[in-house]
Amino acid sequence: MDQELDIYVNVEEPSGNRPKRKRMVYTSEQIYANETEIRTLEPNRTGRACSVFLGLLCLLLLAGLITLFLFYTQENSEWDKKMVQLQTSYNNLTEEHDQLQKRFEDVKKESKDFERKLKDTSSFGWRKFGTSYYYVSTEQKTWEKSREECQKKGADLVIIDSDEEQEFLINLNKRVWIGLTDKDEEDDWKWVNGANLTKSYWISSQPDNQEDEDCVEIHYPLKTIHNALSRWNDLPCSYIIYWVCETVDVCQHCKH
Ligand SMILES: [Ca+2]
Ligand SMILES: [Ca+2]
Ligand SMILES: [Ca+2]
Repeated sequence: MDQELDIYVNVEEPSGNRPKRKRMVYTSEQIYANETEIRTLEPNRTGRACSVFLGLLCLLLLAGLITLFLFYTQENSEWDKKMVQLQTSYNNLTEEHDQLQKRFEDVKKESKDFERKLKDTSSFGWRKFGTSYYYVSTEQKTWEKSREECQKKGADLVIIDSDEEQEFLINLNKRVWIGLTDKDEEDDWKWVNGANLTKSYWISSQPDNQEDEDCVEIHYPLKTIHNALSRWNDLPCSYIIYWVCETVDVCQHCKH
């Protein structure tokens, strides 16, 4: 149904007088002619703006998430590297600690063994001088039998290498066999290990081979001493006197 509506608008008077209401007459069709366009346009603009805003927000959030992910991944990777390095260092230190601990236990055991062996050597009549151990017999035997006794103990008759060793043997104050002989060839003196004689301590009148003398003793006492260290005398090997064994291995004789 067609209707007529009165629409009043304010009309400014040119003279500044009170505006007069102007009466305009529109039909209802004229009034609602743009209704569809208005209703259609307003929601589209708002929705598009919202969509753009939401899209930008999503992009920002996505960029933030990617940044965080990359940052986390990089930090995580660095942390993993540091953890691997620390773990490797820890493993190395643990291995070194175990080796040192084992070495410490070995040294401790060796020390105890050495102390026990020293005790044993003393109780078995051995004494240490320099780098060797010496056994001074309490019995008397021939040169050959004396050597056999030394060999039974894992040693041999003493070989004299220095003035100090010669002096040590002299201070025993005994006539003792030493490991020197020329029984294989006269006047070709050899030590029991096969070495040639290079440094000797013969008494001035010796060796004289007076009674087919092929073995050597440290002669004691000596009434006339021209040189304190010159105490060697060749003697028949069948004579019965004391003897001295020598070894550098402290433990071989422990079992005898
Ligand atoms: Ca020696
Ligand atoms: Ca001889
Ligand atoms: Ca002689």
